[in-house]
Amino acid sequence: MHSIQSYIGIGSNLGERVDNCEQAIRALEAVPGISSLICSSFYETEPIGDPNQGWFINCVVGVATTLRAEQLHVRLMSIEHGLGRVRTERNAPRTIDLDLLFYGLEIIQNETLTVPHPRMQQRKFVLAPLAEFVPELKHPVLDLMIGELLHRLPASPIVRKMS
Ligand code: PH2
Ligand code: MG
Ligand code: MG
Repeated sequence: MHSIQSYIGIGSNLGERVDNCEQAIRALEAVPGISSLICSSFYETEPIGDPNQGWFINCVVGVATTLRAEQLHVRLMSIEHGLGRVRTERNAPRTIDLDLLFYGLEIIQNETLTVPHPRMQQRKFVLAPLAEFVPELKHPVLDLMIGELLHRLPASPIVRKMS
């Protein structure tokens, strides 16, 4: 069956952050219809939005999937739920956040899902790990490469690759 190369952003700033990300990656690997998972380096990142919350661990994974984007999105939400994510207010600290960044080069916009992720171009914590895989991938809406988007961003807020 035809599979689509898809990229997912992972973040945690509550509890055992590295462990939460690793558990999410293992859960993704176990999803039927997901294969060939690759994971970027982990990054420690200053929170964007609410400065009074803890720093994040962020990474990006690439997967080949035969799931439709909506099915993949439902899977991401159920992994979040399984890892104890409780949704309160927007941008509240979270044990785990799984965001669908790219689904191939498809442009999707409906009530539940916007792909490519609408704020990735503002987020070094997404673009830095994504650029490990696809610096020359052209964003289908913005018409710029991931590496170009990354280099347009200022040095702060801080995004620090972990050793
Ligand atoms: N996620 C947000 C808001 N702010 N900041 C960092 N550093 N990393 C994140 O994953 C993040 C954030 C909303 O999902
Ligand atoms: Mg997010
Ligand atoms: Mg999210």
